[in-house]
Amino acid sequence: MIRTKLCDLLGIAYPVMQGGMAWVSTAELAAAVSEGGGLGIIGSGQAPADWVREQVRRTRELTGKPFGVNVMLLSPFVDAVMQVIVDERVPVVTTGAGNPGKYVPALQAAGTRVIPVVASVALAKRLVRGGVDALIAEGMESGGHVGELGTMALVPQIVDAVDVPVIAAGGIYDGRGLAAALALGAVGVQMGTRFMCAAECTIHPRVKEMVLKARDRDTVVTGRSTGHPVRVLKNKLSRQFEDLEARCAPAAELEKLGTGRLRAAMADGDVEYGSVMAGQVAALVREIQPAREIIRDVVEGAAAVLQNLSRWAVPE
Ligand code: TUI
Repeated sequence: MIRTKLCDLLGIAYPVMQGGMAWVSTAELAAAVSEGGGLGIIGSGQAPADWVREQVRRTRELTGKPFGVNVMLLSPFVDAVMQVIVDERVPVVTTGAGNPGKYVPALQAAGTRVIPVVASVALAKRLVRGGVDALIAEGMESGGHVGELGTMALVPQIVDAVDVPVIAAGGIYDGRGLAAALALGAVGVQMGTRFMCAAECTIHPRVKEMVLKARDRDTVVTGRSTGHPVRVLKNKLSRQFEDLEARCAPAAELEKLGTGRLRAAMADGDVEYGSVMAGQVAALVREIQPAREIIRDVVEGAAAVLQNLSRWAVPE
């Protein structure tokens, strides 16, 4: 088995977090991951504060174990959502797509562990000066909003730059990924795409089917010209996006094309004209499994890899 500092920091059995995914990781998935010994995370996306409160309470009905809420910092409701997290004393908050610095003191005063996602060394250093508990270093292999660096290059740079625990994310699927993350100096992993195909994940079955069928080059990053690049599975919408960007269409037109598309995919199953955000490991996901089994596979797989690797260290 594998236990790291992350297990003690969060009160969990295994160093595996489930990435917060808007319209994907609701109370059902988050609770199943936490029940399986990892850290389940409710993805709040652009949802209003009342929805987040309801999800937090529902998660507590389903599990007595620690869980988290992910706050997307571009959401118009971010202030109210942060207040719900404080009021409800949510154990862990992760953030994405921006700098959560100003919320850190209030969250920590409520006993919430604050773990921002970063994609650069500069933001990592700034947040650590602000007192965050840990950082998730997310490479551009991941789905959804992405930075510029790959996980392999980003994680050791963040590890060297800060003195808080670092969790690796982006491109992680199984025990090989967890072992690699530990080798890079991380204390655990966050995975999103594989958990989209957890049995307990409530997204539309057509989205799961699309992930299961995905091949190595089936994701693409669109929206670079808008300053908000997003990795999605290729479909009719991503091609429309690419066409508009190639023609240097105004940002407003691109924004209009993207509005409501994540919900259309994840909730309504529109896999042609919806935004099917998923990471590069989609190609590795081949079956629907309960969250508990996914976590066990990752942790047992990593233990086996780590044992095996020692054979390369031969005496001189
Ligand atoms: O946030 C994510 N993944 C997401 S958010 C999302 S919703 C969305 N929809 C449309 C446009 C944009 C977002 C879907 N997937 N992952 C964490 C993450 N954060 N990845 C990269 C970053 C990041 C990028 C720049 C974090 C901070 C940052 O710096 C901004 C600054 O202020 O320095």
